[in-house]
Order: sequence, then structure tokens, then C-alpha cells
Amino acid sequence: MRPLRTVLIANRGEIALRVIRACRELGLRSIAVYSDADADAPHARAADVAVRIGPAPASESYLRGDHLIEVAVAHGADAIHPGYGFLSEREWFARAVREAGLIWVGPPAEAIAAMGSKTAARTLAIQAGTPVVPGTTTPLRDAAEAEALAAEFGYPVLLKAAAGGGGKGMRVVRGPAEVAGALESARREAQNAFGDDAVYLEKFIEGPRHVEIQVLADAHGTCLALGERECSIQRRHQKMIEEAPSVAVTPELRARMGAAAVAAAQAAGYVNAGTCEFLLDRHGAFYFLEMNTRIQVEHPVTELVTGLDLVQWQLRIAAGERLPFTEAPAPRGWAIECRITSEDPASGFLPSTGRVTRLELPTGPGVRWDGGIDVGSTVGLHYDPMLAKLIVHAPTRDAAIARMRRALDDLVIEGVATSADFHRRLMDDAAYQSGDVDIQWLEARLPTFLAAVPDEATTRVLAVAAALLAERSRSGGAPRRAAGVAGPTATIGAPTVDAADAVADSAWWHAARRDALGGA
Ligand code: MV4
Repeated sequence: MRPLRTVLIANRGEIALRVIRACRELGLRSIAVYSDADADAPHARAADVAVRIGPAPASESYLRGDHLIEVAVAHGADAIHPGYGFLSEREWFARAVREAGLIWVGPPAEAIAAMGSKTAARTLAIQAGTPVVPGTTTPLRDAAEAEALAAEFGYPVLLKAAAGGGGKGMRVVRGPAEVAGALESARREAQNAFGDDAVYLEKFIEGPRHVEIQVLADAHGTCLALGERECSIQRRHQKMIEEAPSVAVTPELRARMGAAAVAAAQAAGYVNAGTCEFLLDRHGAFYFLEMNTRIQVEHPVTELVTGLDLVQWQLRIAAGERLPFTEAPAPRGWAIECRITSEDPASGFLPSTGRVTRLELPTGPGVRWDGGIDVGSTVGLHYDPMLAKLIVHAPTRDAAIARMRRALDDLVIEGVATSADFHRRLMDDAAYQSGDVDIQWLEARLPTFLAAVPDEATTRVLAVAAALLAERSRSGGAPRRAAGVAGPTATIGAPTVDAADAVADSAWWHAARRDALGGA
């Protein structure tokens, strides 16, 4: 087998940087690629070599698989790491990389294909003994067949695109009268999104959690489940917060879900890092949904609770190494990830653009920033709005929430609107803190969260207060407290004020002081 010395990273942003760091720690050379929009991007500067691959649109740069392989060969790469998104789950690309004599840092093209069709994945899972949602494994012929099957499984049912994933081409059907219309619109959406109008049917599971299992398999037959991630907090199929472990998973359930994930992965001939997605219902029953045949955005929470570097293991497995362990470590402590996106919660999460004019990053114990931006970075509309991930690790879930809250307070991003403040509100939410959430929870709560955005007048008052506070702090050391103005007031041991008020006051004090001093 060809030795692995140089890796071309066919991606951008935070995941490209993440792979470059893993390469450097393993002593590998890294080759970044960049579009015209990314000529000054951090990932292009961080790699050993950076190669321009085309204009800003992804279809003319990061999605040009043929060209990327040429660049890899021309610059002496031995391997291509696709990151997530872009070409990471394109069977043809994995195959073309292999046929060009390069190492593909990902699963075999055949495993990508097997899991790419949701009906084929269901068939594999069933054969492996992995529980799936009751439903069909072949596409529906027509509305009459759909109606007969829906009657058999019982309403509500869910129509899903066979080529799908990510919620496209999905329709909930609550009674026979809705079947024909839902089938037609699901078909149309599937055709538009995937060029394939095949649709199948499942029993609709109401109010489940989305829990996924990280799998890591080497090319020598060792396949391990590395525990779960709780991904229920999502909006329009975009995850906003992920955690490891999940409050809903006991060691016993973890072992059963892990075994089910490993069985499905092995049935597909899986090698490298992958993730099996499950729905977990209120009664603790779990159902395989699909397998993601790539490294995922939220992999860091698993890294923090297992102590394993998943991206390094992707590279080592691709180079032919064996996994040196046969059992997954039990999760240690609690990890939480917030996806910081350039979306403005106040405007219904519209993508926001601009130039990053100020960036202050949280640090300290148990804080990790996987980012793809710098001061001066331009945030446009060509690519995914995720700017960075803020990830924390602490001994307990409560401590992790407090740490995330602190880290979000310390984070300053100016020049582009972000989701960071929304994440702060989530950390303060009692239902979030209790862990009692499901996949519908965030969308149902959005109006309440968004209503809490301070109005213009309040913002002005706060700005004036911040300026006064800063002036006082600059001129006389410790600020004196005016009557009725609360600074940090929580005490350890015997709280003297309501704990929630203390946190809010403390955050206010901290943010106001920092904001006003920052411009000085
Ligand atoms: C489901 C479901 C309920 N019942 N299947 C959404 C995208 C795709 N990965 C599968 N999805 C779902 N499949 C049955 N039989 C609910 C969802 C679903 C969902 C799943 C995971 C995370 C977020 C979600 C949001 C809405 C619906």
C-alpha cells in the first residue's frame, strides 16, 4: 500500500482547519484548496501548500471532483480528505480518487452507495438485526398501494424519498384523504432534490429524540461504537446544539444501540469513521434511520468524552493502521457543542453577511473553538453559514452548561450577525437545562425565544449604561455600584440572590463592561 505522507483537503472553513491540524500532529503534509472567495481564508493560510481551484461558486470550485484529483496528483498528494458536505458522500468521487491511485480518507465507495439509498440502508439494517422504523424497503408504486400500506402500519405515516436524507421529500400523512396529494408532492420534491422520485413509507414516530452513534472501523475487521451524541435540538433539520453523552441513554441502552450500529456498519462493509442515526422514543425504543458516511460536524463532542482524535484515526485507518483497542471507552464527563452560524435569529435566521471586524475567542479549561474565521474574514453567501463550533467539556452536564454560558459570554464577534446570543438564551432555558427535549422542541419554542429579543430602546439604554460603566472602570479601577445596578452577585455555598437573576446580572455586567472597554 502507498505510504501516506501528503493529504489534500477537499474542503474549506473549520473542517479544513481541523484536518490540517490532525495532519500536522501526525507529521503529514497538508494541501489546502481555495476558491476566489477564500484566497485569504484561514484554511488556505494554515496548510503547507494552498492551491487555487476556481471561482467562488462551489459548483466551480469545491465540487469539481475531477479537477481536485488533478490538483492532488500534480502536487504530490497521496490522499484526499473530503471533510463533510461537498464531495464527502459522493460515491463516484470516492471511486475516482481510488482509481487515480490515491488514498480516500473515508469509507469504501461501495459502503457510501449502500447507505446512500435509504431503502437499501433499511434492507441492510434489517438483515443485520438492527431495529428500523416499521415500513417498506421498496419504493411505493402508486397512491393505492401507499393507502393500503398506511392502513396496515396505522396512521400517521411518513413518506420519504429513497434517495433522500436531511428531510427533503418527506411528508407526514395523518389520514387516507391526504395520501395521494402527499405522495405527489413528496415525489416532486424528491425529483427536484435528488433526480429520483422514488418514495417509500414508514410509520411516523411522534416526538422522538435524535440520537446518533459514532462508529469507527479499521480495514482489518475491528469495528467499534464510540457512544452516542444527542442531536435533538435542531431547526429545519439544522442541528444547533449537540451533546455527548445523551441524558436519555443509560449504559445498558448505549451498549444495545452501539451493537446495533456496529451490526449495520459491518453489513455495509464499513471502514473509517461513520455515524448511525437513530430515533429514540419516549419508551426507550430506538430505530435506525440512516448512516452518514463521513466525519460529522459534531464529532468533537465524542472526541472530548472519549479522549480519541477521530480525524487522526480517519487518517491512520486510511493508511492501513489497526485500531489498537477492542472496546470503546465509557464517556468521561459531558461535552456540548454550539454551532455558531452567520444567521440572525432576530430576522428569522436569515443569513447575514459582512466582514468580521472584531473577534475575541473564549479560552480556559475545557473550552475548544473549531472555527474557520479570523478578523478580516468576509462572510458571504456562497457557502454554508456555519462559521465555527464552540465546544465545552466539563465533569457534569450542569457544569458543561455553565461553562458554555461563560464561553458564550466571552465570545465577541462583530461585523456579522451570529447565532451566539441565541445559544446563550438556550443555555439559560429551564427545559434545556432539564434535558427534557425532543426533535420538535426547539421549533415549538422559537416564538418564545425570539420574543425575548430586546427592543431598540432597551438596547440603547444598555449601551449608555455600558459606556458609563466602562468610563468609571477606566478612571477608577473597580467600578462602584450605583443603587439598583447589579454586578456579579452569585455566591458559592449560600446563595443570597435568586440564582437565575444572579446569572443574568453577572452576564449583563460582564458583557456591558467588555463591550464598552473593547473599543477603547
Ligand atoms: C422520521 C421521523 C419520524 N418518524 N422517521 C428527518 C430527516 C431524516 N434524517 C429522517 N427524519 C425523520 N425521520 C419516522 N419514521 C422524524 C424525522 C425528523 C427528524 C429526525 C432527526 C432529526 C430531526 C428531525 C426533524 C424532523 C423530523
